[in-house]
Amino acid sequence: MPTNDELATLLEEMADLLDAKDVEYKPTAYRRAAENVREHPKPIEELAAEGPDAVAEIDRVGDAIATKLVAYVETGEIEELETLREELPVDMAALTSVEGVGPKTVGTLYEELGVTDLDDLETAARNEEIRAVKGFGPKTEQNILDGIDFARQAHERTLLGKARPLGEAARAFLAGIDAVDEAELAGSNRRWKETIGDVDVLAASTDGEAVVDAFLDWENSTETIESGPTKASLRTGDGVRVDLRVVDPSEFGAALQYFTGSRDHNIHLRNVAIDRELKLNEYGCFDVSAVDDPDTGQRVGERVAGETEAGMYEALDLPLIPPELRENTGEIEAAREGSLPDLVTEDAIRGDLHAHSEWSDGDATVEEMALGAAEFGHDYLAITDHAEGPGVFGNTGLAADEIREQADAIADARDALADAGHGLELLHGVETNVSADGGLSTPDDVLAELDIVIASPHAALDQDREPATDRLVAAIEHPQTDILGHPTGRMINQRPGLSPDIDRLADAAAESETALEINANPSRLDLRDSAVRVAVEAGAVLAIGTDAHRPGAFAESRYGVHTARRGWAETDDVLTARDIDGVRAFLD
Ligand code: DGT
Ligand code: CA
Ligand code: CA
Ligand code: ZN
Repeated sequence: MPTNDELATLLEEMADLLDAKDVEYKPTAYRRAAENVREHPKPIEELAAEGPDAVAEIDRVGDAIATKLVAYVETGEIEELETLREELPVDMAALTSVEGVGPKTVGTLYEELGVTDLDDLETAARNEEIRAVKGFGPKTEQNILDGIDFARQAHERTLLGKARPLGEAARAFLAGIDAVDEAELAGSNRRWKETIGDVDVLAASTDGEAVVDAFLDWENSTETIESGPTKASLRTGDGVRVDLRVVDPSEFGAALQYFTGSRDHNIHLRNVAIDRELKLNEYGCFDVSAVDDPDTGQRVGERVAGETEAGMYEALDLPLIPPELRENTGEIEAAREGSLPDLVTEDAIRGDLHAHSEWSDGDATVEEMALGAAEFGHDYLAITDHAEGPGVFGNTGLAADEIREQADAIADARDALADAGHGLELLHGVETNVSADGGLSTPDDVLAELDIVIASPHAALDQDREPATDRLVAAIEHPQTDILGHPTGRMINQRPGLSPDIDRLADAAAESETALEINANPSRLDLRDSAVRVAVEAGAVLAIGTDAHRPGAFAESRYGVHTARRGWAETDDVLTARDIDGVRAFLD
């Protein structure tokens, strides 16, 4: 299963860590070996099956390194590497991406100052701690400071909301190439992770070179990073890397399974296979029970699956595990027991309970928003403009009298919708603010007149865990609150937001029948996937809302749905998957 490239990367990591620990000679040996491993024409994995001696035949790969490579192929781990990682728990890739910072510097700064990541590095430089370390001076310190911002940008992961459409465009482009039988997204994009390191696409074809050539001419490509007969990487105008792999149609399912990951899911699955005398890799699932049997003399296992992804799981007596669940957080066990959740789907969503209009900071009128929701296919929409309060952008929030005025505008929009023959149910709500102490910024009597109340934190987002939890629990327990909006207030890649005790929020929400929002805005995805899972286990209800500020944003609902799926949510867990009667019953 590990590719030559993966094995080479591991050796390079060993080299960096040994370098950081000031070990002599070995790092160079590991780097040279890595180079030859990467360039080796045959899969090292096949040599490993014959034992360390066969691997040691490779130029510059000695017995010690060969033994480690075999161990990795067999167990997914190299003991010495694991030990090194524990001794030096640093984000080596991020730190060494700062100009002038190499593995040795990383090692020294970890030993002397406990620097493990870019944030630590920046703090140490700002506090002028680095210049005090032997061998460093004010100039080096300033250079490091200068390099951090750029390194950080380069390390920033792309939002799913950008990477997903890009991946879908790449897939559609590939599917349109004559030589391509089938194309599919893989990697974190297919798993709908909130941020994406790079976009992975897979194409089934017997003519790799034709596909690679066409791919490199894709209109979105501004730079070819690398290319070969069956794979290529390019960069798009906005700096996102797209990796293509072309595989034989008979191996498409195996490759799709392999390249969808996650790595941890695949390692676990590979171990399940080993227990059954099967072997998984990107080419298929192989029965190796008779390999090494002196009677049969079999050297290579017979392939039992690989054409389809479902077949790969079936070969292990498992149902197909949805990509969103493949994070090795219990999904393989659940699949084995037949207890995989029946995940909520995009189609199950019936309406949206969080949207803004021109009345606060939205771009469109109430009627335009309502029409947009109807066209998107929703049965109902709640207009929930901002109430005035701290943290609401540019004083756009509504005061009590304005909220009452808006009720008339909503009534007019209902009439207009009915006249135009739209069956959409329009609810009138508000997104009010949860103050630092848990109070709401709109008077109770005003809230009581509305169909729906979202309470969201917009300010004081740097509170400590305990006061933040108390604050949010108070908002959940407020009798007028129907939904706790974007509970943490985080903005992905921009600000971390609150980090409340999600167990307590989930219990309070379940107890007081307040829904927790999964804000589907791709910059928020709040609650995040892991918190959704806690909420689901506590029996809390989830409301997927787009927080739309324009009609086109209703389509972002899918990011909320897939975040819900990554949190193991079923249809019953989701308020916005209920029909309008079900929603009204919940709101009352
Ligand atoms: P990302 O790009 O950081 O958001 O995360 P992924 O999951 O897309 O990771 P990526 O792009 O490095 O590789 C895509 C998938 O392919 C990954 O989830 C697992 C699989 N894969 C690729 N290369 C390797 C490898 O060398 N070893 C293992 N175990 N899995 C790999
Ligand atoms: Ca990727
Ligand atoms: Ca990749
Ligand atoms: Zn908000």
